Amino acid sequence: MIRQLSLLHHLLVASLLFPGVVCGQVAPLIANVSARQITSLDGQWQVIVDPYNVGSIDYRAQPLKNNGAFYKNYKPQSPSELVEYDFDASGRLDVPGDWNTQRGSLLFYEGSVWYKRSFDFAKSPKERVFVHFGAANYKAYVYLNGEEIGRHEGGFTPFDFEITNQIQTKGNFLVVRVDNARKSDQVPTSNTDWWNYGGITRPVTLITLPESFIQDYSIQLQKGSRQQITGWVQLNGSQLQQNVSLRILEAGIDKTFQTDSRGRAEFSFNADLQLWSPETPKLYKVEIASLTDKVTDRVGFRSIEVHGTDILLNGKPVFLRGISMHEEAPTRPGRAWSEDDARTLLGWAKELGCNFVRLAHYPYSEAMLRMADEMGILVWEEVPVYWTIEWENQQTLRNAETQLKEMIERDHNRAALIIYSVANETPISDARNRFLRQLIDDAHSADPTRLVSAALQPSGATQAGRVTMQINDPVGEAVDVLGTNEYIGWYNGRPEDTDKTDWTSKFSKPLIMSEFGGDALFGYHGDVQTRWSEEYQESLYEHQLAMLKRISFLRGMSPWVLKDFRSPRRTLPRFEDFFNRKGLVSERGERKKAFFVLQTFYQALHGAPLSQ
Ligand code: GCB
Repeated sequence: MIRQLSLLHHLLVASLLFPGVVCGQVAPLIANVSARQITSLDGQWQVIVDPYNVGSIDYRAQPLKNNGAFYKNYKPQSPSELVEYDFDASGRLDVPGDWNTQRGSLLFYEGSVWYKRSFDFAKSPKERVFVHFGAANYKAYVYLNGEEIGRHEGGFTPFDFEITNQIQTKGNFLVVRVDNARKSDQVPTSNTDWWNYGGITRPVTLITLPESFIQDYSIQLQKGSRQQITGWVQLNGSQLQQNVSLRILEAGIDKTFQTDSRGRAEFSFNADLQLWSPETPKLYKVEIASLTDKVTDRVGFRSIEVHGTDILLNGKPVFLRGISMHEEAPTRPGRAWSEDDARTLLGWAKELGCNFVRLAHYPYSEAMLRMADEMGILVWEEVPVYWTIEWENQQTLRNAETQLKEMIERDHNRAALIIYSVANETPISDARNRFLRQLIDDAHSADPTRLVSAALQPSGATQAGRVTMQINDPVGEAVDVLGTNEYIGWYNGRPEDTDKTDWTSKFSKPLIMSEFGGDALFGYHGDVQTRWSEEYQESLYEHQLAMLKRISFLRGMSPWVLKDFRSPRRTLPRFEDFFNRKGLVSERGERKKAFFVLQTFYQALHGAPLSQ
C-alpha cells in the first residue's frame, strides 16, 4: 500500500510539475546506491546544444513525435532523407560535470543540452534494473531506446527510473535533455547569487536489484535518547512479507524483524554504542538483509536536541564553529561532485578549526555528506528556497516540498547531518510565512530526529547612538534553531559599527549567525578602509567576532564563505570579474588574511562555549 501510495504521490507530483504529460515509470528513491550492484554510465557523453529546443518542439511549438525528435537518435536511411541532427558529429562532454566550465562557449549558456550514451547490458530474467541520476540541473527529460521513461525537476536531488522492461542486451541508447533555463516559478527562482551550472552534474548509474529489494531504511537513535535505536526497513517488490535481519556486529546487535503486507518493518531496541561526534566520528558497519536482498552501510549514532538556547550534541552543549560553502570544486573550475572534492573542501574547513559546515543553498552530493560523516563535521543542509520564490504559487510549493523530501530521503542516515534549512533570506509576508511553515512541518514529519532552521534576517533600530538588531521574524516560532544572516560592515555601514550593535531575540532559542562577511581580492592590499582589500575583510572579521561574543544566545556561526565562487551578479572588473569574493580562500585555494583571524578564533574556542 505504501508503495502504491508513494508511487501515486510521485505521479501526482510529476503531473503537477509537468502538467498534461503522462510520465513513464517513476521509481521511489533507492537508498545507498553506491553499496548496490551498479554499472557506472559516467564518462564522455555525446551532446547537442539546443538553445531553441528544436529537438523537442516543432515550428508551431508542438511536441515533436517523429524522427526529428532528438531522443529518437534517428539516422537518415537514404542520401535524400532530411535529418537535421546528429549526435555522432556533435561533440562530447564529461558526465558528471557542468557544461559551463567544459566548453568556453557554454560559460553563460542557459537552456537545453541533449546528452546521449549507448551501452549494452546483460540482465538475468529475475532482476530489476533502474537508472539513477545523482543530479541534473535543472529539469531532466529522460528517454531510453527512443521512448520517454520519465522526467525530474530540481537541480540538486537524486532520481531514478525503473527500466526493467525497456532495457535490451545490445545497443541501448539513453538520451537526456537537461534544461537549466531560469524561471520565476521554479525553486530556486530566476534570481540567485551563484552560477547556474547546467548539465548532468552528478554520477549516472544503472542499479541491478532482485525482484524484491530493500528500498530504504532508517537506523537512528530515538530523539532524545543515546541508547535506543529506532527505525524501519522498507521493501519494494512482490514479496513484501519477509524476515529482515539487522546486524551491527561490532555492537553485538543481531536482530530479525518481519515486514508487513506493505513491506515495512519498524523497530526499536536498546544498544550500547560508542557515539559519533566531531572528536570521534565513529561509524558502525550496518548490514540489512532480507531473504532476497542485502545492503551494507556505515552509520554513526548521535543525539541532537535543543534545550532552551542550547544545542545539545550527545546531551552536551555544543558551539557550532562553522563556515558556509558553495558546491564548487576546490582545484578546478565548476561544480564539485566527487569524494576528492569533498575531502579537500571539508579539509579546508577542518584547517579553519570548524566542527560544522553550512552547505548553502541547495542539497550537495551524497559524497559530501558521507565525507562529513567520515571526517567528523556537523552539517546544515538546505533547499534552494532563496530570496523571492513565488510564495502564492501552489506548484512552486509542491516543487519545494518534493526537493526537501528527496534531500531527506537520501541523507536521513547520516550522523553528521543535524540541521535541515528550509530557506535563505526570504522577505516576510503572510504567503511566505505559510509556505515556510509548510516546509518546516514537512521536515519535522519526514524526520523527527533532526533540527529544522532557516536563514532569516533581523530588523534593526537605532537609539542614542546604539543599534539594536532584533530577531523577530514570525517564522522564528516554527524553527528549532534560529539562523540569521547579517552584513554589518559590508552592505550596511562599516566594520566598526558592530562595536555599537547589540542583539536581542523574541524567541528563547539558540541562534546560528548563518552569514556575515565581506569581499576581498586575494593579494590586493590596502588599509582597513579600502574596500576589496584583504585588510578590510580582516578588520571586518575582527569587529564581527567581537560583537558575536556578546550575544548570549549565540550557539554557532557559519560566516560567508569558505571559497570565492562564481556569480553572474558580480560584474565589477578587476575585483569581481564574475566572482563573489567573500571567500576566506580564493578560487585557487590561497588563504586570505581573514582566514587566519577566524582560525585563531576557532582554535581558542575549541571545545568551549562562546560566551558566559
Ligand atoms: C547573502 C546570500 C548569499 C550571497 C551573500 C552575498 O545574504 O545568502 O547567497 O552570496 O549574501 O555575498 O551577498
